[in-house]
Amino acid sequence: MVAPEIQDRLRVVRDKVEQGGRLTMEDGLFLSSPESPLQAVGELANYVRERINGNVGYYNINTHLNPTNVCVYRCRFCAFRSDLRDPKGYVMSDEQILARGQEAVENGCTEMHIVGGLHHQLGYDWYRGIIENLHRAYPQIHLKGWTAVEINWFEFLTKMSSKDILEDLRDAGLGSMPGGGAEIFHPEVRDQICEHKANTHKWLEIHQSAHEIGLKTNCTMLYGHVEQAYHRIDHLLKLRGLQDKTGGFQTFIPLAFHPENTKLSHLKKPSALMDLRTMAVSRLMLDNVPHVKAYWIMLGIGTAQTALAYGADDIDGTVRHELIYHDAGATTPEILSVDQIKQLIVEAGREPVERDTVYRRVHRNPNDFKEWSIGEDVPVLLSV
Ligand code: V47
Repeated sequence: MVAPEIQDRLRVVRDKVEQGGRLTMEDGLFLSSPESPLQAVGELANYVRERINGNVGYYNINTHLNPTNVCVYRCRFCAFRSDLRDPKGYVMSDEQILARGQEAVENGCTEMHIVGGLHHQLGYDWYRGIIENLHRAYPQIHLKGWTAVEINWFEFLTKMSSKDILEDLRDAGLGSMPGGGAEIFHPEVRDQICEHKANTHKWLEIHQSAHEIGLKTNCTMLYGHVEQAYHRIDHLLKLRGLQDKTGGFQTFIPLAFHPENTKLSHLKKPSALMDLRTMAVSRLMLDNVPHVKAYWIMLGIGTAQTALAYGADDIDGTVRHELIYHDAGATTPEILSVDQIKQLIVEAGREPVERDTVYRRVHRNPNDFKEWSIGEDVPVLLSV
């Protein structure tokens, strides 16, 4: 039984959302608290999700490439990184990287998601060359690569500005940037989990630079570790603030912490209920970001399907060669077939639509799956 004062507060928030009003820090804290029934928060997020994206569940056909795991940073939540001399440390050769491009084409991928460690013995040219070589050989594949943390490392290596680096990478073939490295912006948390890497100001500045030169980017939030609700809402408000300025974020991806093999392995993994609440609250706070993604690799298939009714409109892709979550104990499969991903969207009551990285419809040749063409932009209704 929901107490009358909670029902009253929920009604106020609901009216605000229905009228296209903005939620505040206090609203976000209220929706995050176990006092506000998850079902009601989910319904409200679903209302917004359907207003913006209708009944569609987006997916793409993609692959990951992590060219090295050797990293100068020691983020406490990361199970993927390695020291140079560690037996698990690796650096892929140019041939191995190009072979991944060939494999992607043979499997009908439209996107390659490229991120990796910051290897202290490799220069900027190595990282740039990966983009240039793949783009030259496989220009049809969209390269979504290098997080703001890597761009910040390239600033250190080259002494160039982030804007100049991004222009250079764009000219080499970079299509957009993934949303990683955001973690939690608030210094009370950031200083505990990754104090050494790109700070909040830098992360936001680099995404702003990308937006200013016409590159779309994604944004993320790593939750379920040492942070509190206040830190999560603060994070979402910072993203919303930049989006008001630039409009360059396409998709927000809440990332549930996986503790295995990390320096935070004593913590418990967030529950499915927390996953769903975080999804819903994010959809409600980020009223200016077109898409919210339920990354099935990280959430597990059941929660990702349920999230399509809690604010998410996208489920990421078929994915192959994912390492970051699997190193941290993810038990999801390493790949889903196109039929499987479509089926799980249908089971969730949504209409599966294949998109490319920048949200245009993809049309497949029914006689040859590997052949595809790009169609129109998907419809998004952000204002009421
Ligand atoms: O920045 C690392 C997170 C991120 C762990 O843009 C962890 O489309 C949980 O950003 N448990 C990288 N999370 C992944 C990422 C991403 C994923 C899918 C799609 C997109 C996109 C971006 O993964 C890191 C960090 O926040 N991470 N280790 C861990 N143990």
